[in-house]
Amino acid sequence: MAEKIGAAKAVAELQGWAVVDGRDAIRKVFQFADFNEAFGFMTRVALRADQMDHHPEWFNVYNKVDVLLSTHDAGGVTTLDLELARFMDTIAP
Ligand code: HBI
Repeated sequence: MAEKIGAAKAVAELQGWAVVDGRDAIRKVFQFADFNEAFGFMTRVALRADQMDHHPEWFNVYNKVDVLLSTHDAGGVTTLDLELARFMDTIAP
């Protein structure tokens, strides 16, 4: 099981991520030029997430991807969420 670090510590180590109200989770809204870019981002993240066996909760409308990360098995934010968040920040333009 990955180490639980909590949302506050995670956002302190990231840029543009926020603590979710009422839940130990972090959130960021990624914005792209259009749907093609947004879905390309989601596709790359999906492949990585599945390799990690760690999956985002997310919502897409056209060029926006609203992402929430938390580790269900741990009931909060773990190092896996931090790792996935960093991957997203690395590949987002
Ligand atoms: N994704 N975000 C997240 N949190 C989990 O606890 C989790 C997951 N993907 C797969 C997974 N756990 C598996 O370990 C099983 O719980 C299915």
